[in-house]
Amino acid sequence: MIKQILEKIEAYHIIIIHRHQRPDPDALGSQVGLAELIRHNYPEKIVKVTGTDVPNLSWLAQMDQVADQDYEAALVIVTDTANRPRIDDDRYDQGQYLIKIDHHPNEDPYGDICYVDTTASSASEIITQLALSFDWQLSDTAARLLYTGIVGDTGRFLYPATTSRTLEIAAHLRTYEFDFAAISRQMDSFSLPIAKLQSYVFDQLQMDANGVAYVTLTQETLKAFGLTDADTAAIVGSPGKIDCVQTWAIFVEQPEGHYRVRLRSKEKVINQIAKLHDGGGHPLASGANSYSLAENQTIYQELQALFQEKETKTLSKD
Ligand SMILES: [Mn+2]
Repeated sequence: MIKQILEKIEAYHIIIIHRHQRPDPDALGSQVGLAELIRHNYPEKIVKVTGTDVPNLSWLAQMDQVADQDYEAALVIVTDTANRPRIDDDRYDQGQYLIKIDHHPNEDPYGDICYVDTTASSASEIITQLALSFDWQLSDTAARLLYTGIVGDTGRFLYPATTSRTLEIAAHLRTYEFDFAAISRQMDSFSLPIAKLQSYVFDQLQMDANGVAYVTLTQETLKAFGLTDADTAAIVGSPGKIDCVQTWAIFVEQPEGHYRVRLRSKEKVINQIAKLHDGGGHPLASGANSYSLAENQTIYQELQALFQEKETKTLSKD
């Protein structure tokens, strides 16, 4: 399959790369990192990246202008996106050929080629590995983007998805010229409004005796801090910093009234609960949607129930 991916990249003159909505550093790093790699190794090709620009990640990458007619003869590659509805820019199916490259559970196997490696820490790790197996030259710019993606999805090499291969690939990327310390610092700092939101989350967190915790962020609260739903990504890991918290949910009220639910866990697998509530994701990091306060309570009770059963699925920390 790796060989077919290379054949397709070599066969097409125009390549358009997509990633998921509300991008994180791995979405942008894998998308724009791949674009940089192709531009660097095939300077004659036209490579474009598309999606909505997000201000908080403008230091990492910017999107291109892509016209509808660009798709007519294009190869389209989508990175870091498990499900078709989450792809940013719905013209992804307007090209001649479609390739999915991802590391999330393959619940929506779209694309003419669907390359999914759930053992990879990040899409950026997969892209780097593909580049090495294609014998491509890496560039400083591509290395910076891909390294940033890996740092983002591993929480600076902290999360269980960090493997020895992740570290080998990161070590290889570090041989290129870019300010890796500045990237880590950038990704470990937050704005004053986020600091205040974090303080609110710690203050308002509800927790049971087993360390199952939740907090609700209403539109009113977000407005008071001058923040939006997208900003809550910065505090999603915060409850987990408390030693006695095991599993947690953050209910973020949306302008339309429903709740975006961010689910995280240290050991107990929680993505089956996300799937029950219009969501999905990784075993220990999932997202869902809830359509009432009562459903929020149901989700919290389902998380609590994980600790009342004798045998529940856990993910080992290797
Ligand atoms: Mn990712």
